[in-house]
Amino acid sequence: MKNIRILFLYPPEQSWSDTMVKPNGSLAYPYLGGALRDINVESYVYDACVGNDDDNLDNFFNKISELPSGMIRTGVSDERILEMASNYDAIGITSIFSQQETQVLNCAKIIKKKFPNKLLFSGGVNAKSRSSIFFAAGFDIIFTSESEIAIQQVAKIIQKNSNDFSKVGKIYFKNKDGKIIDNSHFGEILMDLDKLPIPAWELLPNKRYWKIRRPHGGKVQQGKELRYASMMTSRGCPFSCSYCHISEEIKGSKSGAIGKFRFKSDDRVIEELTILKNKIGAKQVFIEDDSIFGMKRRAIRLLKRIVGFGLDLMDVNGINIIHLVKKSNKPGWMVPDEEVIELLSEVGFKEIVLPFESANPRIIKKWCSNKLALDRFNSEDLIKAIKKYKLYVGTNYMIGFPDESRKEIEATVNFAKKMQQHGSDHSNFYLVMPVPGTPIFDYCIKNKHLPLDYNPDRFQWTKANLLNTPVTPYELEKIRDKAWNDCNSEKFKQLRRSWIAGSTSKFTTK
Ligand code: B12
Ligand code: SF4
Repeated sequence: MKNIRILFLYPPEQSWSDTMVKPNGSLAYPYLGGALRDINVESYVYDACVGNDDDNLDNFFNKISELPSGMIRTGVSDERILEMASNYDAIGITSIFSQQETQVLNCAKIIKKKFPNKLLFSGGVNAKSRSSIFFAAGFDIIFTSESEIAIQQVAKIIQKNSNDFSKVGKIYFKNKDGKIIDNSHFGEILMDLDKLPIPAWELLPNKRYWKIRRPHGGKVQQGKELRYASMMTSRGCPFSCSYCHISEEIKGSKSGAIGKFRFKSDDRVIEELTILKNKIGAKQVFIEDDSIFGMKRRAIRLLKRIVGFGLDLMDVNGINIIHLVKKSNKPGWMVPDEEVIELLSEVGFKEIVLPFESANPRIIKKWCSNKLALDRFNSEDLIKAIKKYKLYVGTNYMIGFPDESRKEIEATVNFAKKMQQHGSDHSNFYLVMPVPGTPIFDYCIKNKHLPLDYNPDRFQWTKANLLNTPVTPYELEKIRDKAWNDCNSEKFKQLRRSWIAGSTSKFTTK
């Protein structure tokens, strides 16, 4: 059996000059590295956006280098990427972000050209949805789902010096004749999340991430030590929003039933938090669950166990408004759930982000899983209840759905202004950005809101890309920019501007 070494590469980041750049650092590699560790296969994570101890961050992180698309590239040179790749038998490149696709493809092309015999593989929702483009760029295997099991199977085949992947499920692969074989119809998905490997967080360049101080979200307090890490206590979600990558992942799909809500046991979560605290040295933990309150009673029980654990928990991702309210005596009417809000503050939350999405019940119903429209609760009361526990409140809105009228967009912007008056500390406005792998993307292609040759470099929530919309793309961008300017304080705007690509404010967040 051959001794093999696998490199997991996060490509350089690309971003528009008015947006902030954050290193990827997502959980795929800790999980995959953990899976390989469990079968004694060595792996290494190299984040080309921030480099490793052999790279001087000052030489590239804040140095603007413009790409042909007009975007800014942040990361080490191509030569450095090739130098890293030279030491490994196989190289994996994650592609969960469609807007980073060009960088992934570029890495694949340069690596394959220089090292045609090294195995190149990718995974993540974007890779799965755009597999033909990925194969054309030089990839040999595309993983189509959660891959902790499949990566072990592939590693064992490489150890045998073979390239016959015909028995590995949940992948597409190029066979020896160059034909693409689709094995997505078989292969195991873990329903019991306690069977997942313990993530190998130590593979990430944590110290670099902490120095750069650009976590998933939240108010980064000046002077306060930031030692953050991410974890997931569950996977999947009970909802199925049109813009979400898991909403159509059911039994029989290319990925299998990964949309189904699954969770780790309380003991397993405590075990992972203990590792993060004692071994990784984390002080803040971002819970990246798609829906931590997917089973509300379980989440409350779990969070109660974590109170006093010595870590600040944060979540910018998986809390829906419906989880922060509860039924009242008035049929159909919801009121703030103070037990949950108080618990979140006790467990270390400093901030809650309210994803209002839209002020229009029609939009919530058609595009956002009909989660909770504004006619069923008082949003002012909710903000007040959160503020009572001295929590910072962010609010998120989406505008520019394919059929959204000007009046509806205005209603959302006016609602955001009202929420600001009621105490919302910041408001973010996202232009609808249909990405491959989501139902709204398929809808937009079918209904000619997106051209067949759409450009993923344009995928950006500040950019309007849809065609044939009631409000023109140009106007939409203007409305978004103005809403953001009108609904945020100067202090917040300054903070966000200090994070943009090429910002001269080195590694600080003023
Ligand atoms: C955390 C997170 C972020 C963080 C990541 C940093 C961090 N600190 O973790 C940050 C803040 C950077 C971020 C930003 C954005 N995000 Co985000 N994010 C996530 C989130 C919630 C979790 C990612 C994660 O850790 N997943 C857990 C791992 C285990 O799952 P996984 O990545 O799918 O990996 C598994 C498989 O896919 C596969 N796999 C994945 N990669 C690879 C690679 C190889 C080699 C192999 C073999 C297998 C493999 O195996 C893995 C293990 O099972 C996901 C949603 C989600 N549930 O994944 C959204 C998600 C990735 N984000 C999304 C979006 C849209 C964004 C933003 C555009 C949001 C915004 N408006 O700004 C930006 C884009 C950033 C950019 N650089 O371009 C979308 C992407 C959709 C798309 N097609 O592009 C997702 C899918 C959410 C959604 N439901 O729509 N995000
Ligand atoms: S609530 Fe969030 S995770 Fe769940 S389907 Fe909607 S977007 Fe996806």
